[in-house]
Amino acid sequence: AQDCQVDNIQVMQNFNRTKYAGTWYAVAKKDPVGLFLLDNIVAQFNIAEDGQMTATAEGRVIILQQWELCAHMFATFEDTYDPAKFKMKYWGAAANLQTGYDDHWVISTDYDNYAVHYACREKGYDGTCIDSYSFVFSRHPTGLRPEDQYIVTQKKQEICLLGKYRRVQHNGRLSLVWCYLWL
Ligand code: AZE
Repeated sequence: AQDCQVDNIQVMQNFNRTKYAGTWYAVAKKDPVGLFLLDNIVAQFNIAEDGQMTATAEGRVIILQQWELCAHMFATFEDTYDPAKFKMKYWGAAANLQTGYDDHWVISTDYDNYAVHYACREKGYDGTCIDSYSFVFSRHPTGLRPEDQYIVTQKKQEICLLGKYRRVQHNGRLSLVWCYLWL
């Protein structure tokens, strides 16, 4: 929806959470207001036998303007009327890390290579989003395949965030153990 109305944003049709499960590397991100994951962001989505979706996410953060930490986050997802729109409850393994309750919308994915995620935290009176964040995920830590760039660019434009993304750096595979050896 080029009118930038949050309610008109098109999400993935016939979203299949089982195919979405597994590891995704954030290759680009648009930050919300406030603290956010910096780089080396890896998310892992899991589907339980009852169909319930959960996720973990890791990434580097800087808190209190100087402390570099590895964030290890957990999330549970609540279903909504739309299979591609979830409510995400999340919290950090360390008590000082963020907790929250955000939208988690899957805008577009081919399940095997790329996914575009979107969350609007605050809608303005005019119906546009005034505090959003978004991730472009890839199955490959090296980034998007050239053939996926076009669709991802198109989706960034549809959610009115074209030109607002920054590339997410990956310095090798991030696991918790790895992260603490590295910092
Ligand atoms: C997301 C998808 C997988 C699960 C989670 C995600 C989001 C995590 C954050 C974390 C913020 C942490 C901060 C720490 C100081 C969307 C990658 C949990 C938003 C700011």
